Amino acid sequence: MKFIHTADLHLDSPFLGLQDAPDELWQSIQQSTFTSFERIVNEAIKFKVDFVCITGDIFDRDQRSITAENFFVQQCTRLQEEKIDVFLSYGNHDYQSVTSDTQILPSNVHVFGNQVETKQLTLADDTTVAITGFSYANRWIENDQTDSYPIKGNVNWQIGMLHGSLTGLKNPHDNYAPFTVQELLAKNYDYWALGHIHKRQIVHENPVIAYCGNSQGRHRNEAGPKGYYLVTEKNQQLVPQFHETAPIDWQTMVIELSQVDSAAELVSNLEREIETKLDSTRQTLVSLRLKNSEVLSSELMAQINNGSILVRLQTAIKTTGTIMFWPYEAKIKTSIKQPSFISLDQHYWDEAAQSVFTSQTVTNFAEKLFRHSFIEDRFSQPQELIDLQEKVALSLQTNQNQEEQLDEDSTNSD
Ligand SMILES: [Mn+2]
Repeated sequence: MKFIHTADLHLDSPFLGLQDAPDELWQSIQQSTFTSFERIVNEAIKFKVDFVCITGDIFDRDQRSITAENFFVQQCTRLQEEKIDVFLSYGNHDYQSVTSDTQILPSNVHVFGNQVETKQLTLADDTTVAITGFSYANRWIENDQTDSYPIKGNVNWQIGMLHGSLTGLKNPHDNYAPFTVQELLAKNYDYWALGHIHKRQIVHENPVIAYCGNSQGRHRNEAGPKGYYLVTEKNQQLVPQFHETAPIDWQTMVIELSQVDSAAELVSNLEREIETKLDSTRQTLVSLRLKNSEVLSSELMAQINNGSILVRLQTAIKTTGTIMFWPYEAKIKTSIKQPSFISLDQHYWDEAAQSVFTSQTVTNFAEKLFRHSFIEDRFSQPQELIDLQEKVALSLQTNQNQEEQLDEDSTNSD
């Protein structure tokens, strides 16, 4: 037996803020979620898999685009022609109430309903397989769904499809059908095809419980190779093997600045540094973090801050022919690692920061904004919380310095 485990395709992700990339690159970026899935389908056909499992977030938004839907139907039809079945569940991004009459998908596509259900199939060699899963009816599912998953039945293989968050991960998303490894193991299944967490990871081996990750990174926190798992039978076990399909990569580069005399020199230094540090064979979107900026003149600092250095760098890169990397942001990396407060007790800051900068506070605070899933995704990233904390600390310090300045001014005055 052989199947594909994929999830989180996020078809038609908008890639906001990258529209300024040269046309050809922008086309590849915009098409990247589609390209990656098309390659998965190509490989499903090439490897003659028995079926494909897609565990949620096929579409980036609940209001899916016509383009994305047409594309998905077309790709599933290619699989139908090869007699490959597709088992899919919708996730928190493409949640919907699943009724048989609203489906426009070809007949080889089996969609899980909003309640946990099991679908059975018998392969050509009489192997019996049961697949259990459910689709999100709403964006949030606060309750653990594993109680509704039955214990393995009288079949050769049973696979669980679950779009949700493993309780106790560093970045808990407790609104997304939380579960524990123990709960899954108790079902006695042969493989758990998880979705929702975009970072690929094997959570448990033998039996395997795994997140395949998303099929194309959508921002700098989703860097590195992305693709799908090809799962095959080995010594009575189902074993996943990662295959890469994503055409676009992301990389954050920290660059140590050295003294320069002109913007032109700075730009050519940066270009050379990027080439040296580039760590991918795919077209790569680069975020620059510039360290040691004190060596620059205030004029050059200002040109970094107002974006004109970035534009000059992009212009230089545009002339190089095939574009393998594209810097889309260049920020001065603040040298303040820990905020140091002058009269505000560090201890109270640490204590307050710990309770304030949590994903839960951000979620509560930004509830309305989080209707836009890209905002939610962004602020669910641990790095974003750290950045946010740093920004607040800086802003507090600036305010405090100003207040102290005012105090001094008032004491100096008569
Ligand atoms: Mn997702």
